[in-house]
Amino acid sequence: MRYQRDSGLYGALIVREAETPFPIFSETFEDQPERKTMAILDTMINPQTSFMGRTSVLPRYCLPDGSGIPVQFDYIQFQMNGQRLPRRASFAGLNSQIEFYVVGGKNYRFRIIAATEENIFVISIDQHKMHVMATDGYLVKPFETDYLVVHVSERYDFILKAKEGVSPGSKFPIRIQSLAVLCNDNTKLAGESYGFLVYTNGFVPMRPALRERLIVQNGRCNDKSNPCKVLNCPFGKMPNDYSNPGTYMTCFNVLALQLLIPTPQGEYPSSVVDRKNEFFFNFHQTAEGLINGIKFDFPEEPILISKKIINECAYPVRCNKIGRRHCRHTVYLENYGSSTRFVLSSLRLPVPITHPIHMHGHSYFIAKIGYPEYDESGRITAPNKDLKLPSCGHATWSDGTPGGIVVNSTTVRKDAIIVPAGGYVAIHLLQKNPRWWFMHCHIDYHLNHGMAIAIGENPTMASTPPDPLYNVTEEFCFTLQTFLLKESSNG
Ligand SMILES: [Cu+2]
Repeated sequence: MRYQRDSGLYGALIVREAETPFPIFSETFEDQPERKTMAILDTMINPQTSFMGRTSVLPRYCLPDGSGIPVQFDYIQFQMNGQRLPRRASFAGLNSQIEFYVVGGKNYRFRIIAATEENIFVISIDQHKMHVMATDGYLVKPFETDYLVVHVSERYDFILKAKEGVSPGSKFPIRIQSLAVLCNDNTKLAGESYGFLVYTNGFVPMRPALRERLIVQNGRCNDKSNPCKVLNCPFGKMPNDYSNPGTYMTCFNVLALQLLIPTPQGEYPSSVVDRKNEFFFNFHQTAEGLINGIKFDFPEEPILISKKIINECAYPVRCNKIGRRHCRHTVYLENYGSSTRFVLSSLRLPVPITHPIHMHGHSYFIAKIGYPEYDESGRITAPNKDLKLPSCGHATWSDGTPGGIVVNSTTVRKDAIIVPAGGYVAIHLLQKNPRWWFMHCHIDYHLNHGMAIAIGENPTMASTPPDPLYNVTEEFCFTLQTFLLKESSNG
């Protein structure tokens, strides 16, 4: 918790598919996670100091739809795979240590891990398309895209098709761009870094024998008749002029992805849910409230082993109790086996924020994504009208359940989803995993301030931890003095 990831407490854990029965993609590819993984970080520069100074400055950077970003870019340092990346660099003379080696004519699986804290990035490779083939652990039918957006905690895999006939030594920028831009000027990125895709004869660089030739693609999206694709775009349409004047980009959200291996009948929730299994969570940061106006206070002991949750406020929290804004915010799912809907929104204007919402214990099904209203240039003018949000409490549908909420066997599953600023996402799940689960915004700054809720999924059905766990708890929960004693006795 807190800002430990900022201090290096993170790592990439990659679980590979079993060799058999590995699903058949139409094309084969090399799968070398140790060589083809991009773990992206945005490290805060002295976070505590930065946050203290944060509120006193006007935001310089926004998303191009005019929405806010949680932390200003001046406080950020980019990293990939543990290497610091230049914040903003020209290609000339740049000797980035991040290089990925490919052989012309072969296909490779690349993995992107957004081990980030606050920011939303846009990935692209000059002169190459990405064929997205997995997200958050689920294989999907390959989707060809020019740009891929990744928000905090999301994982995406793509197939890169190394071109035939490209001479060894050719080197293409892998761009890691901020989606954030200077407020009111979409052409000025808040930050941009690079790695390189390098063509070679084998798995390793051939320096000094290999002469490198840098190939940069300028004006990639300037053809109006053939706009670039942007996958996992948090906007209903791409705002004008992102990164360069006169760019043409088309937004696709994750609903453009379909599972490669369909979910068996009976293992996915239905499109229609009973009203008692529908819950609305509006994410909005104020000094006091973060989800439906409630700031989550972390319990002093795990809810799992608590007899009673002290200072609990259970969904739906009524407005006459809104004085208790700091509490253990909980929601109870009490209908085992039922299809359940969460409507996650970010509706409060004038400055909504795009939140990456993560839930433990489930990979949910993305049933619908709704966007705000935009002006001609793609800036938000009003929140989505499917929902109405009272001055306190949770949102409700404005005019009954809207159309277009669909779950089927190929509906994409994720455990982290972008909630568009001014819009909403309907996620569905089956109540099948009794326990307490945590749902939270994955922006560290938001999480640490209480943008979280504890989900009691039929908790009385959850098996009690076995006695030995209680016994070892005694062993692992000890005072600092005992820790120091243990440490010194262990050498
Ligand atoms: Cu957030």
